[in-house]
Amino acid sequence: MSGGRKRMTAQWAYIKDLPSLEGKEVIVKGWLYNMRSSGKIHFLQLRDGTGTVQGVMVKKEVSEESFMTAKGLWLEASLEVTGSVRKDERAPSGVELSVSGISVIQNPSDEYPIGKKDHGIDFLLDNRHLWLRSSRQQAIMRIRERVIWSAREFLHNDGYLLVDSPIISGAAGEGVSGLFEIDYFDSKAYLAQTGQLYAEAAAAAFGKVYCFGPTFRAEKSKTRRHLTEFWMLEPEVAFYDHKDNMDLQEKLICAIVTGVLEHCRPELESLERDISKLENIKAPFYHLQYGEAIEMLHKLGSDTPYGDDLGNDDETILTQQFDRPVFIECYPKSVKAFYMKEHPEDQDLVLCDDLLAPEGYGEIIGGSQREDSYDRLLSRIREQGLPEEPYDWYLDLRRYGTFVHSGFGMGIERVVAWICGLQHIREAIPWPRTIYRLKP
Ligand code: NSS
Repeated sequence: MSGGRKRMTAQWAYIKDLPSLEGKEVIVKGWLYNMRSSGKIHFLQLRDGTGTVQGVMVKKEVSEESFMTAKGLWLEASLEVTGSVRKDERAPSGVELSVSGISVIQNPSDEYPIGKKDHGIDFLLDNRHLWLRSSRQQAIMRIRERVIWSAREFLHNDGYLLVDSPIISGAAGEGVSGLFEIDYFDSKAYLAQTGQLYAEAAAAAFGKVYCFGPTFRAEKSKTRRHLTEFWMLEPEVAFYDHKDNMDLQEKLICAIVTGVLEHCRPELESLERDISKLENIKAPFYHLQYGEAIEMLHKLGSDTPYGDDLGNDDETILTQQFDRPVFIECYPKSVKAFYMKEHPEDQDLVLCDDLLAPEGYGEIIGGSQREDSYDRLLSRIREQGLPEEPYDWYLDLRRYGTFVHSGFGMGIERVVAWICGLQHIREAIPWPRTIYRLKP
């Protein structure tokens, strides 16, 4: 220490804050992310969850013991590293740490299982608890958080009230297939497939509401778009019709993309996402009626007959034709849920929409105007062979001040997969649940 300068005790600092601490002596608490050495200098790549920084340890500037300790570290050793923050033009954050001391919390007893070589996806998923530490997964999780934050901010600022819905429920929300049944004392209950029915009741109480939580589907779908547990954000609005509903979806998606572009550029870059494709996501989105979509698909080589739901491949081909999201409106009643309102001009169709994300991603939102007539809703429940008793409270909403209303569900992981440009939805959630995966 040069004469005259007062010795200061180093304070713990987060890596993200280091650029504002240039010249200061700090302690970084974190993990060894990577390491490179020449005989006389160790370059320690440190991470603490807020960022990464290079620690430079010069042999002649530290004790022999510190230098040897650093040499023997395995990756992901937990450490407290003391050093001074120094400007470095080449570093991504503009600073590096001139290391003066190192204290090892734990040096693993062997090599870290996830190395630099390519690992198979099953190995990585088995090691999800460790895989989350990688820079790619960190970028995805940060974007996920921003997607959720932007959506909630948009809804909150627009006067929506968050009204949570239960996970354990006595009735199916989306039809009887795909239900997880659980023993509930002396009876059976189900894990929520959707919070919608409760959101509808809340909309009658508060007008503009949404629920947000985990939802469950026991579908045996092994596609890159399906999880058995996923997070769904579900706005529901009193006195909104089918068109108002789609406008809201468009605004919400634009707010989310804007939020991610504004706050997560480094993350998008680290994922090598083509950002220009996201910058292009602006209103107005495209609209196709179901019949038009089927016609277009036939021209593109699909053989899905009029009357069927669109398959995953159909959605992929369709969205490749558009540079922005596209709404597919008014599907046949026979392929959609019991609560959707019949089309006033064609009783075989319902007032619903699926919003498909571009670049082959497909459905990210499913929404509809709800059936608001007691009699018609009851007959739909009967037609679909659903038990009436569990829905008596839902039917009540049509008995006591029924109202035009609409809403939708946005699958968070589908949106994250699209925005991040992921091959598979399982990377878009911290702990994916699929047919064959319950661990970790
Ligand atoms: O079945 S949905 O199309 N619609 C509903 O559940 C309505 N009850 C929502 C509402 O109107 N409040 O699912 C909505 C979205 C869908 O567009 C996907 O983005 C997502 O939920 N979703 C899924 N994500 C991942 N895995 C699976 N299995 C899945 N199923 C739906």
